[in-house]
Amino acid sequence: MKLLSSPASPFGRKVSMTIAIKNLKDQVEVLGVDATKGDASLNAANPLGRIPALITDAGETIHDSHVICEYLDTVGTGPVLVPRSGPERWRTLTLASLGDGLIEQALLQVYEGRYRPENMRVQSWMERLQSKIDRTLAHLEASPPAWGAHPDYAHVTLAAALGYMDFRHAGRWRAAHPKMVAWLDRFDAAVPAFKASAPPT
Ligand SMILES: N[C@@H](CCC(=O)N[C@@H](CS)C(=O)NCC(=O)O)C(=O)O
Repeated sequence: MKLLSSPASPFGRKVSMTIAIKNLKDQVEVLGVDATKGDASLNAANPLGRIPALITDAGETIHDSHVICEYLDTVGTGPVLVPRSGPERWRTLTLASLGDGLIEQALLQVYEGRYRPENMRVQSWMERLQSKIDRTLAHLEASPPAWGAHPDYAHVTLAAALGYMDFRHAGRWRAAHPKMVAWLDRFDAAVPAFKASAPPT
């Protein structure tokens, strides 16, 4: 399999952690792609021009990160990351959706700075994005999501989200969310692939 991704991508980091947890490192070749510049091979794989995208051994393309992680969960070994059925499946996917949402809001804030000229930026839009992040973090801090024998796909997604806010938002989330800081430390200790997939500093 081939994975089009970038070390700076939080969605790519979800997939990198999944590859490691599912013992698939020997079966996936990672091809670095700079989605910010536009890349023909990426656009061919995913017309949305977004990483990550996975090309299977059968030559089929799979995106986005959620679908890739579910696919890898079925072809790899190791712990099941997305429960296959029952209430646990929906609980896991809903928590993962919260993690993906955190990444999306934080990414949109970065894109405001990257793609919109300064005189066209709208403060109320940035505040709207931040309020979604703050509300989600407060929700998590009130009851940090526990795991059983091992972290699952939702925990992988949340860790990628918090890691992204460390990377691109100077870890400002940490001061007001000590329980989630401790949660991320526990995740880091439980999943060596978290540190191994850290974005470049
Ligand atoms: N929902 C998608 C989001 C992927 C995404 O937004 N990737 C970013 C990089 S982290 C990207 O490729 N951005 C380039 C662009 O949107 O033009 C996923 O989970 O994979």
